[in-house]
Amino acid sequence: MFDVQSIRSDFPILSESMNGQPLAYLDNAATSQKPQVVIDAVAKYYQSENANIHRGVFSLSEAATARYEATRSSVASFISAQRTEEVIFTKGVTESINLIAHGFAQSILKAGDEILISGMEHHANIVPWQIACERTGAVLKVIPVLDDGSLDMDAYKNLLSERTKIVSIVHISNSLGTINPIPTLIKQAHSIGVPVLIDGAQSAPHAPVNVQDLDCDFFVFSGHKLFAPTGVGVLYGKEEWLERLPPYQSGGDMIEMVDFEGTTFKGIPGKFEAGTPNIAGVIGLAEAIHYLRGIDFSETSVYEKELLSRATEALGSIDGLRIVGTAPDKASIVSFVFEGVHAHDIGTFLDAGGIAVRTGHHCTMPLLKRFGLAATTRASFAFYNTLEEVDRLAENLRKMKAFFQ
Ligand code: C6P
Repeated sequence: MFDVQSIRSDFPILSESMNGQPLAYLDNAATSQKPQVVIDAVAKYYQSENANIHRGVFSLSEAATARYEATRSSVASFISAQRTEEVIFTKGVTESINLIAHGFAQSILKAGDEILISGMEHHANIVPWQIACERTGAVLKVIPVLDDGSLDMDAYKNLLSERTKIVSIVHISNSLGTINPIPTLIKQAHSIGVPVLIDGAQSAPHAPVNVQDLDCDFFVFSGHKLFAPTGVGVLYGKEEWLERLPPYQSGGDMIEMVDFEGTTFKGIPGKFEAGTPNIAGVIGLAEAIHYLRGIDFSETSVYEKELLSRATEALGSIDGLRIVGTAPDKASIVSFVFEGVHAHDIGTFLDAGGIAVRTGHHCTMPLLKRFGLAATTRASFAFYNTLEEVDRLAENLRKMKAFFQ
């Protein structure tokens, strides 16, 4: 039996209050909270283990290097990568996608080539490709989103062609919660030899990822949504693709030999990790993965589905409230609009009741425009949220309706 109270006791911030009310943290799609073990691991690193990696011969530095590299192996096994070298540490999803888009622009894309994304992408999976297109003359194509917030798969089939050089697509929409049919999307792209990048920012924290089963060419996620610190993330890439792409940033640690006449680079993963990385963040990520390995993801996904149905039912029954995004397959994210009340006013009202939600465009302006909206209010749940918190959200929204009428 899933014991949410026991899980909650691992996350110290969850017993804090906000504006005199117990904190109901419902902004997990923006960033998740950190268990004590992650906080302790980061503090311990700075208290007694801090040294730069890949540089020192002294024991402290060698120990830091060993932990950093051991995290690469934990991440590889967490996502079932075939090789540890296929895991690159970055700042997060944004940097991971920039790295790939930059590499494609530099060495693969030509005028007239096409990049296929969807209408529900986060700006981090739009803007880097727009810049790549500007640099190369490639063209950005967009798979439309249907009225319920799911992808138009017929349009996808028609948009895929021999001109497509990459499909770059979100696994779970951060704004609507839609879970995209990634295995089908990948199979169809691969049937004509097109590689696929999966933006796993919202999927990695909710379900186990097996990059070999998915057969994706790239998979990216951010540590801070996976109960780890901010400023650390992962780019998984199939070895053959990482070998093909040029370095993104350059400088210390990513080189083999530097001379004023020319420089040679390390192989993967080193050639993509220039400069001193976020060592403490990587150590925190290792601890978060270790923590997650102690949790049964199949239990948490059933529990999160329960949170989602309770929220859908409770919010859906409030007069004047409309849920945006009703695809049949959804993660625990509920976006909504309220007749006559601006999302920011809703967010402020809920804040006074101790409830943290996100309001605005959620960095998906084209998606909101597709629905004729400028902003929604979004509640996003993690496995440490409770049904009582969902009920409190609904109750506060009812109070708000009375207040604004
Ligand atoms: N979405 C949200 O509130 P970074 O900032 O690099 O860690 O992640 C960017 C990103 C990319 N793709 C998706 C699907 C995302 O959800 C995010 C981050 C947060 O929805 C902050 S905008």
